[in-house]
Amino acid sequence: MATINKNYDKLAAGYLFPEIAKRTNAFLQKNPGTEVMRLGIGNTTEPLTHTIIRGLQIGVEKLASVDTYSGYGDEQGDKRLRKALADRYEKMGVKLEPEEIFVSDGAKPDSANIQSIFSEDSVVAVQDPAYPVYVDSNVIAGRTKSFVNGKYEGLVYMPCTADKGFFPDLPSERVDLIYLCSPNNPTGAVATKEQLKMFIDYARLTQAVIIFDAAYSAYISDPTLPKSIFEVEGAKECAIEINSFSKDAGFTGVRLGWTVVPKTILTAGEDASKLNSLWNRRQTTMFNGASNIVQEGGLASLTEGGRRECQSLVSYYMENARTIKEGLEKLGLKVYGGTNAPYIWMKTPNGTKSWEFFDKLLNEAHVVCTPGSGFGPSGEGYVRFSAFGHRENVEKAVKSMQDNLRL
Ligand code: PL4
Repeated sequence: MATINKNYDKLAAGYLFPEIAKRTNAFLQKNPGTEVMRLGIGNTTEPLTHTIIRGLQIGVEKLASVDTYSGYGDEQGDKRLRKALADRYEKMGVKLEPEEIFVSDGAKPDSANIQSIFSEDSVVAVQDPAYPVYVDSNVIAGRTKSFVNGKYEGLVYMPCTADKGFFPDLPSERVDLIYLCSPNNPTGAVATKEQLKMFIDYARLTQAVIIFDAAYSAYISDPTLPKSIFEVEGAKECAIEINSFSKDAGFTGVRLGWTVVPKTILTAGEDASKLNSLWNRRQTTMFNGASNIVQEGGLASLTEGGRRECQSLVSYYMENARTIKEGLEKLGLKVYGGTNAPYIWMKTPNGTKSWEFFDKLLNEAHVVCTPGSGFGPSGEGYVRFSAFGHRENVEKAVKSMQDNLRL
């Protein structure tokens, strides 16, 4: 008799983003014909650049001829793409072997699956608030107990509060896995080298591993801020980094990402290359490689021309971030993030709960945001605005909030 994975029953609610879509659709059903401006989900809207389109076309054309056709590829990713990614790191002063880079179909699957190479009894620490995938994947894997008073028992929450610049203190108890995300989703805070060094030193001392999600690294324009955790000394002994082509190349629907698992990470009683070989084993067993067409597109995005074009996409979304941030500030609202990051994190006025403000904003201004409480208990009393959108839509949303929101 088959029995289900009961850990799924522990999950507190539906996955955050479909829940937002559900509530928005319910509003539209009640108010047919209303124009809703979506600043909720971080979903790209602008077309792929010329160089990337050409790369994708090359990928398609190769499949049209027997001489250039390819079937299954290397599960770890096209060697040319891994080499191009290693070169990109080298420009940041980070030396990586292509064998330490694993190409995938995105940062979400990698950030959900990476926990599977660690022992079931690992104690997991997450920033609070955090991208929900880190928590939910560990709940499903059975590393937590029940959800009580807004928290999963057995999970270590590291509060990220305004007074500390939304960066956590070190955990006060022993932990084995630490999820960090910078530029941060949802707060828009960017970790400094000193802040990362504090966690790296802790991880090296305790043989913990940091899982560093750098999906928004392209949004950092301040040269003093690290785009990769490996820019900080000691990280290659204790950190795994996950990244994506979604947010700078616009591959949210195309799907391509990568994970770096250095061969130098120290884990209890194992060779330094063990985690690298485990992730290789996991991916070769459970993943059949990213699409060959898409990898050609990714490769094109890493050329000099491709990088320049992606940078202008990033600048476009960052101009949206400025518009949203300034628009909210003009309303007298307290906002954070939005520089070096495509998210604006806003304190709700008068102590309004996150979901209550979500409803108020939708009903009064017809604007969709993401409730902060969906990212963890410390997100309560905040909402997140995404800068990913058409300029016209963003400007309309800001104007509507200024004209219609009753504060
Ligand atoms: C909605 C910190 C967005 N359905 O596209 P990927 O898989 O390479 O990257 C996903 C991802 C990874 N890491 C972080 C992210 O914020 C995201 C994307 N997050 C958001 O609004 O928070 C899209 C969410 C999508 C999802 O569930 O990821």
